[in-house]
Amino acid sequence: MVSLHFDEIADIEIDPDRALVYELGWQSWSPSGSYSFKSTSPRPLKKIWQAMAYRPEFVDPSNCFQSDGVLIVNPGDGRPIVSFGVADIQGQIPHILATPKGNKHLVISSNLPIEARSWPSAVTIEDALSGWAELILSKMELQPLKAIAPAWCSWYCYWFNVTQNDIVGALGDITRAQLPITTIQIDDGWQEAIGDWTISKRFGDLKSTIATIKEAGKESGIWLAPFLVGANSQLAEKNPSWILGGADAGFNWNQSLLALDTTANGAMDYLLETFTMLKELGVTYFKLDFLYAGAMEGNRNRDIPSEVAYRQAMASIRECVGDEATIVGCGAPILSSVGLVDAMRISPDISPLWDPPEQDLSQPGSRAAILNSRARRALHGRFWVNDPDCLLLRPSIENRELIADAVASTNGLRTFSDPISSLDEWAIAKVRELITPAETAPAVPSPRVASVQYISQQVQ
Ligand code: 9PG
Repeated sequence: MVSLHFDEIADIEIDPDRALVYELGWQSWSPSGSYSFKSTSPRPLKKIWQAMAYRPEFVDPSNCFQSDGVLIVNPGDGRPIVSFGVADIQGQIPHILATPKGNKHLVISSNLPIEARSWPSAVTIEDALSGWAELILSKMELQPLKAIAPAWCSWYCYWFNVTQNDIVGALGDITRAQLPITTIQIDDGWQEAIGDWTISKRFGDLKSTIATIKEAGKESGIWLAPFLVGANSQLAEKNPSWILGGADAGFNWNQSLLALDTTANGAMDYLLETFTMLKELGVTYFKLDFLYAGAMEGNRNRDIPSEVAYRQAMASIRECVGDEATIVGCGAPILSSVGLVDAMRISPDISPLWDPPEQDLSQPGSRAAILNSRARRALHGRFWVNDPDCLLLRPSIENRELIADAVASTNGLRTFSDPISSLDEWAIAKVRELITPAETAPAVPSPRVASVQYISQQVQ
């Protein structure tokens, strides 16, 4: 395992009653938000959940705040908001800690170089985060963001058991009800196994499903987790040299999860064959999930930083599917994905239930999804189109009105995931109100702010 060393970057005075610390979680599902100096920020409750939402190699001290790539402090005493962030997101992403010292100080430390900037014209932390994001963008040459057409997603109604009949049925219902949906996105369940991206007999005929979607004048979307390998898959059995040594990618689907070493001979060729197969079937929208697995620490065949390996693999996938295809990142390392996805899940999963299991905010639950979507609002229209996850509107959903309001206020991707037959009048009206075609590229939500670089310390 990597040995980590945190260097002190700054010691700042704060007003303990009013100071706020902003944490940006490592990947889509990791909690993000602003917390008061006197509070504690969310921590993963279980080891298996930790592996999926946090970088397992980092210690998880509970006596401090922690963030990935950028941490922001509002001292609360009238002095400017300060960001402590990495200068370039194309390399390694630092883990940044803010540790309370006494009751009037925060000590900022990081395992990699970061720079501090003050934001005198920022009124809120979100303004400073916007400014920091602009700064990152000014150093990259990115394509303009695309408008993304609204989609219906199979996950939150058919779950793992989705079949060809379910998809064709939903397509018929959407067409008959004249709902403004452009893309039918088939989620987890069509594949043989996690890592074996061939079509399962249980699902049915993917080729004819996609052809039927096309005949109805709609686009096809598909889910896959390209960098994840189920311990029970054929891939794990037949290609052990493609497994990233020393990486524990968590547990789901009743099995341990391993990570694909995208730098191993043949591993990327296999993935690109999969993407070519899906592209040839007519898929134009890819929801790429559990992407964190591609950026985990481990013993790679090629000795490059994990984030760099991830960016290279994602760039190859983009090249394979083409610029016209839509890529939605999910479970993805946030900052390392800038420029590589069109839309990005910025929250844990929405759920029929309001509270996440055991109140762990990295786990599915609408409350957690809404909190994260708010905390990452500033990334929308800058790095990508924010995906606050699907609208769930059927009557059995807890607090469906709050979900609708939250999604409406995020300005981002509009998807929904109910069985059409379960929708009552209120829900149908909400779908018509909120699922509107995206005509133009996304608008940036908050004003631009100017920064002043007041400390610039290189550490290590
Ligand atoms: C399909 C789903 C949906 C969903 C994704 C992702 O075990 N876990 O902690 C865990 C977290 C998230 C998760 C699944 C499992 O959901 O976010 O939209 O596509 O995969 O399996």
